[in-house]
Amino acid sequence: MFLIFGSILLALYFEPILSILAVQKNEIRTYESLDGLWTFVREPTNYGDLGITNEWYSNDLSKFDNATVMPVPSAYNDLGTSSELRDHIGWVWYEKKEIIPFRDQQFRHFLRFASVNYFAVVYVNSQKVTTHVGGHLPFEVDVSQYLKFGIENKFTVAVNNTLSWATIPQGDFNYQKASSRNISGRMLSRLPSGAFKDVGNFDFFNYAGILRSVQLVKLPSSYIENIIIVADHTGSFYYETAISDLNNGLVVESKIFDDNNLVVFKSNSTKGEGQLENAKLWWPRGMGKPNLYILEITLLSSDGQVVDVYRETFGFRTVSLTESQMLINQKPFYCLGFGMHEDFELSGRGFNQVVMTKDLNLLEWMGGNCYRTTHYPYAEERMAENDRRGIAVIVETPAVGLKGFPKANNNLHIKMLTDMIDRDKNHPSVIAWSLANEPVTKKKESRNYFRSLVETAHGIDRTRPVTTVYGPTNFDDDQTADLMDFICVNRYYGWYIDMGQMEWINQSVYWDLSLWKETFKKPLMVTEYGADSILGLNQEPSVDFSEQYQSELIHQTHLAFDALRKDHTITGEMIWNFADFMTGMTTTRAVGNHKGVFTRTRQAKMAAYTLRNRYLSLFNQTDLPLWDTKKQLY
Ligand code: GCB
Repeated sequence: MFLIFGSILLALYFEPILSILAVQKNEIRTYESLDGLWTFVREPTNYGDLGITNEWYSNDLSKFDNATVMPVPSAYNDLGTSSELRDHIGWVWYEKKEIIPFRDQQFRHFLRFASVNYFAVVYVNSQKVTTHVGGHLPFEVDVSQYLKFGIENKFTVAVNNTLSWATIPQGDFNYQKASSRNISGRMLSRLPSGAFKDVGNFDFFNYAGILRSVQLVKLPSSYIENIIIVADHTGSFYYETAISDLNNGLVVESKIFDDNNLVVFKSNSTKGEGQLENAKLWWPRGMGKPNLYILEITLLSSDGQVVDVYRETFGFRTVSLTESQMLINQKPFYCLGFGMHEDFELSGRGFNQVVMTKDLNLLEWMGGNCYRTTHYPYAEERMAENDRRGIAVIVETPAVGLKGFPKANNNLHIKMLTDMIDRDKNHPSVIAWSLANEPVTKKKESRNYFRSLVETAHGIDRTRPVTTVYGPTNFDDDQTADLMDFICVNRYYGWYIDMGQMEWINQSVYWDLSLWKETFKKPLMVTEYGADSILGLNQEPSVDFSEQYQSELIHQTHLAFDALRKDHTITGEMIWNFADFMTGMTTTRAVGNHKGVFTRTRQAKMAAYTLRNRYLSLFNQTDLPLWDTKKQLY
């Protein structure tokens, strides 16, 4: 017995929330890209709120002595020549001037940022228009009343990368509190000079700045605000549209187009449901084609003029769980996956379409079908590519290594989870939501914290299971794992545990995972395992950091995975990591983390071939057996 959605039920499976759609250009909608070189001014590291106090937003930053330029999108850290810029903690300022044409006066203008890490204060023509906390997710603000047409407008963004905001912060996230004068966050340790050492509880570089595109989005005065479309493997679908103001006799026309551009559904309602005969399903790579449909929403005036149009791509597919397996469209899905990073030389975590394209091409070459957006939501462009390519994705909130569970954290975590689900809800490639990576959930108080997150995710979206990725905890001391729909575990046997003991790996991995399974009786995925290696460092017999060691460790772990699969214990595996990536400086990292099977410039190491052989051999097993049909968990 599995979860089978009926068309009436589908309506109950998504709770509408208001937010922002991905940008789109069409016969009505347009936008001006504000990407490019912005004026850039860095405040001295940890200098309180110098710029805000002195109202820098009223000034022309390009006249400052230390003004330079910075490309958007990009992290700023690696583009200078000084460690001060690379390791900067505190405020930096961005400014761009733009003439808005007279002809655009008819539009409502929204200033949209796809990701600013981590705290942003936005000004238009010296007026504060919004603030936003938390990187990796888009935000926008209606700036129509602040703009001037036919002359230059000044867009100013103050960005603060203090680590209290880098992941879900500890304590109060009011930005005033994070100035150097009164920081109380766990991640900041006081140095004798009064400066702060900003040490994150995570293993990746604290890249900061305006990391993804900025646009001035031009919409009609009445416009389509949000669209929810839920469609399952039976061909049932439910959709709902939010319109900014549905008065003045405006009407909505909804159509669904198939991949031949034929209309397969039509209605005049803002919400509705239906059943499509012979719907072509969205499948992950290896299981079938990732068929996509388009829901077109048109807003019309009473005399039939088109006011607004939005076209949302979606797919028919169902994710469900049995006690041991994840099913997609009722068929067993085995994840052949990767932990990754949005990381590359120079641009850091800045969106880079070249790197994205290479990464997804390499993932396909490896025989992969899946990845987790470790350790934060990835770019919107990538989510669309996952749909098109049939790559299944577990999307993760930016909550890494949580150690404390106060209410203020919880509130922000809930907000970011909500925003993340809202951004990615219509992507068929998104198969699950990950609430956190490696929280220290031995503490009793973590239980209510995680319960609220599970309830939030389920409260909005009942079509996808929820998980958390466990690392520091074990099957017998974790306080939260039973709340999850399925469980992800990171394990480093042969590396952080029992270095050098290749022959122990198989048994250790097998027993560790079996105990999680026995305890919780839920599907399990191994979401991290692996070892560092330096390209070209060859040692036979292998030693740590050699290419041989990484490759052998992976192979030994696979022996355990084979046994675990046979025993119906795991429903997927993900290597850590796809490619080498930059981290902060510590004694265990030599210019970053080298657990990539590719180098940071995306060249294959020996381990890439070991993994590729395995993934390709399993990838071709298109018809995996159904292990248990008795118990439906989700
Ligand atoms: C982990 C973390 C990941 C690290 C990795 C490592 O458990 O989830 O962020 O990069 O270990 O290489 O230590």
